[in-house]
Amino acid sequence: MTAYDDQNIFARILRGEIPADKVAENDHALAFRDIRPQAQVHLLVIPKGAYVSYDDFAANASDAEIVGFNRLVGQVAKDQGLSLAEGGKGFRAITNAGEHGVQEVPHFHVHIMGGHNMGRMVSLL
Ligand code: DGP
Repeated sequence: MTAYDDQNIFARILRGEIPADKVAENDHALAFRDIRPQAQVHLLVIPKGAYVSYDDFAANASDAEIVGFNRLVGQVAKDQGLSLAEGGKGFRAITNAGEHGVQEVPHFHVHIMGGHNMGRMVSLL
């Protein structure tokens, strides 16, 4: 497992060292707008704890952190009008991990993308 780099850009956002366009927060997670949006709505949800990737988070986060993180995903989907339960048209949730996942920022995050049809899943094979 790659060691967590506490100088990564999302760690710096969490420490307030650089700004972010925050949309929601709870005890365990923060949601903000992606700086290079690839959809009409493009948000990132990150845990406040130091986890490199989804597998690191799933294996090592506490139950409270996992619940808090996932609740914030649900909340931003609802707040952005994407949630099916609220009459929205849905969204795509993506997480990239490591080299083959083409992860740029080594702090676990989920992309929430929507506002229009997101097209088919990408296949490079
Ligand atoms: P990924 O490839 O899954 O690691 O995507 C990282 C995303 O983070 C990418 O869509 C661009 C976004 N990003 C990179 N630097 C910043 C930043 O400083 N602020 C914000 N809000 N987003 C950033």
